[in-house]
Amino acid sequence: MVGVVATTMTLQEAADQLGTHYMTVYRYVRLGRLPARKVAGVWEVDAADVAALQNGPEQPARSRSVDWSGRLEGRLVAGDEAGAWGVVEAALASGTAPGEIYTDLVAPALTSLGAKWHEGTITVAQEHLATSVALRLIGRMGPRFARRGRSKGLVVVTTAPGERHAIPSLMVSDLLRGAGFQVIDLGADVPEDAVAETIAGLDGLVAVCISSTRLGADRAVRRSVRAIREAAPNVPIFVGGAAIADAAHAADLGADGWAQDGPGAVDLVLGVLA
Ligand code: B12
Repeated sequence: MVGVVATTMTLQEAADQLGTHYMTVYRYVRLGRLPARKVAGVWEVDAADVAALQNGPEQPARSRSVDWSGRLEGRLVAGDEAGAWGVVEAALASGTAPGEIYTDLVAPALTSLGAKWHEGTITVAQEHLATSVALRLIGRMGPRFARRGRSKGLVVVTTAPGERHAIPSLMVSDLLRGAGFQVIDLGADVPEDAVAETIAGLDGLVAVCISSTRLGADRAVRRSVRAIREAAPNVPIFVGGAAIADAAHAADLGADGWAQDGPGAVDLVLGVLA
């Protein structure tokens, strides 16, 4: 009798093979480290991809022991793009997934720099310099989130008028691309009429994500939500970012959902397809 080798696995089967917890494998999926798709509402991965993860040179435990975000922060504040990219490359080489570069390196480094700017231990110029290097790194990371094959659908990522923080929306956009969506990222400080006009003409729009970082921008976010709703009444609108406290806050702004972080934004949009 010829044995049949399974070519696909559930996340639990993958976790058993990798000798790790289900949630660890789920995290690999969310961050693009393990390609996966949902079939009848259940995650499915290719056995070959699980084997590649298992046999690859990278061991997650090794990368976790290094303070990558601290190293990156040092290079960002020094305005050292080559050095900062070197940190990113070293983290990638030791098994950090592209999505984790954003969530575990760039975002914490920027948060820490923001706190130092607030305390007055770094200057405004240093914070701007660090941000400009971070933007360059994100530009270099972009192609790593490209996915071949049919798109899962189109997502518009935007910010409300007056919002100058563009990095969170860039990161969310790349994470969505990594999950197989086509993304139009309108960037910072988008007039609500402009986003409404963009959305009105789109086919296959799955969701709109609004990123809000600056506290005190509720009125502007609410206006954007209203304009988007009028332009595309049946399309879910998700809000997130540091200025949105929780799901209740998001609901108060008129949105259909909220998540704490970029991988959570991906889950929200995937949930629309389920
Ligand atoms: C870089 C930066 C700037 C740059 C932005 C440049 C650019 N091109 O983006 C500049 C210099 C322009 C700037 C300006 C200002 N900034 Co500023 N800035 C920052 C800094 C250092 C980093 C921001 C960032 O990119 N973070 C990294 C992102 C990736 O992290 P994140 O927010 O956690 O994003 C994740 C989630 O939120 C989630 N997410 C994001 N969007 C969405 C959307 C959806 C739908 C979902 C589900 C999830 C989701 O996914 C992301 C990835 O996991 C922060 C410090 C900090 N704590 O973040 C201060 C910070 C945000 N800034 C702050 C302030 C005060 C300002 C200014 C008011 C300063 C001033 N006096 O002029 C102005 C405001 C300008 C404006 N009108 O918006 C404060 C905000 C405080 C507050 N209570 O509002 C912070 C926190 C600094 C501090 N510690 O005080 N800033």
